[in-house]
Amino acid sequence: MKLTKKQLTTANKGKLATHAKQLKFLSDNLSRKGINIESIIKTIQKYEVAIPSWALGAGGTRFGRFGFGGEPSNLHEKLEDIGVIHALTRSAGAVSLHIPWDIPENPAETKKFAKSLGIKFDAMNSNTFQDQPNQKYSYKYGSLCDRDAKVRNQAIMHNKAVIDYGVALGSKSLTVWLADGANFPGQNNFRESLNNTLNSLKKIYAHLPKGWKMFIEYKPYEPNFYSMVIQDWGTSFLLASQLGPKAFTLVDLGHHLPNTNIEQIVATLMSQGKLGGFHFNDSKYGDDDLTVGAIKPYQLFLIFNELVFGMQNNKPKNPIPAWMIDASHNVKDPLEDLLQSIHAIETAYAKALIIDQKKLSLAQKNNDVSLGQEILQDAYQTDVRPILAEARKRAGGVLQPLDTYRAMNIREQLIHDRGANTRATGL
Ligand SMILES: [Mn+2]
Repeated sequence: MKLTKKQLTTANKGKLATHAKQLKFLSDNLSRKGINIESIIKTIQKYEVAIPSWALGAGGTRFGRFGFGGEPSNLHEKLEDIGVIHALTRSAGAVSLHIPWDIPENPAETKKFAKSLGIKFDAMNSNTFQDQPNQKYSYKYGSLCDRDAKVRNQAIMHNKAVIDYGVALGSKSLTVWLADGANFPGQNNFRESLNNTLNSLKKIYAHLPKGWKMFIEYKPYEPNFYSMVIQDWGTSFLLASQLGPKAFTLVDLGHHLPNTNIEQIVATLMSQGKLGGFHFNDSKYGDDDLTVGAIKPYQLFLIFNELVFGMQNNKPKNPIPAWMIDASHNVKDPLEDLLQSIHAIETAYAKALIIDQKKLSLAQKNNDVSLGQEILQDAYQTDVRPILAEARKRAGGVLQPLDTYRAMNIREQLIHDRGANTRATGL
């Protein structure tokens, strides 16, 4: 399924006059505050977030999984779905592939098809958190950290193979998330596990081609409930620092204990030039993988404030992070969920862009705590939706992606084309 230009233009008809009025109202309000709406629209227009290949179907939980009709059953169909999201939003022009769930049989053809939809290949994701059929050694007790060199070597070889797939597709980065850890005290020796992980990562790092990056994800618990080898940003930062300039920390919003100050972590990592990647989702308790912005939109805004400040005050040089939505869809149509996530991310970004950083800095200098809070709240309470709509319109997308998705009966068409009982590969 591919949306045509005509379909997209038609979808905007009847909404243009209202949009123009709303945009003018916002533009006037912002210019009274000395903010140029044009530069914000342009920044949002350029923004893109990768969609992971495992997020187009139902995620499910440990207890059950409820499918959606018309789920993509192969990589080609997954790319088609991302193509739909990208056509509507013009902000999802990248896919993050998971190996081995989505091995491209013919990388050149896959690359060509993705290109026809305007989709690039973002970070590649390896998987040593589950055993695959015909795999020689099990990851039950660990992968890169395992005490058996044969297990470690198998996991290293897998990561190298993932890099090679990425090279064929035009990707430039590898994300390593490890489930390694222990469920019980006494199960592992902490120092041995960490040391083995570092040495394994060194071998993978040595396989990175020129211009590639490695992102190291962290997580405090799950699937191991006593300890995780890479439990927090500090451990990830330590590994990335020891590996070298191509290695970075990746922040996944759901991989923190409740109430962790994630925006401060972002600021710290960027100050060291080591924030490489970002996984968006939202949570109430743990790694809930809910729709971005569904639970804590203010936290997301504060995180974007640090990201914007970090990108504007970029010393030492931090690369523009690789953005990806890492959410799971249990009760919502995955495509609707992703459209909502993109909306929430861009909303937080646009709001952060209208923070008056000079005024904020002055308030801080004067210890004017109330004013500092007012400046943040003023930006947060501004309705930036016309900015997002305008950015999409200029890029060839639609003013209201979710409305349009429904009006076009896209899910119904996917069910018609693919059947009601298809199942996407993944967990
Ligand atoms: Mn993640």
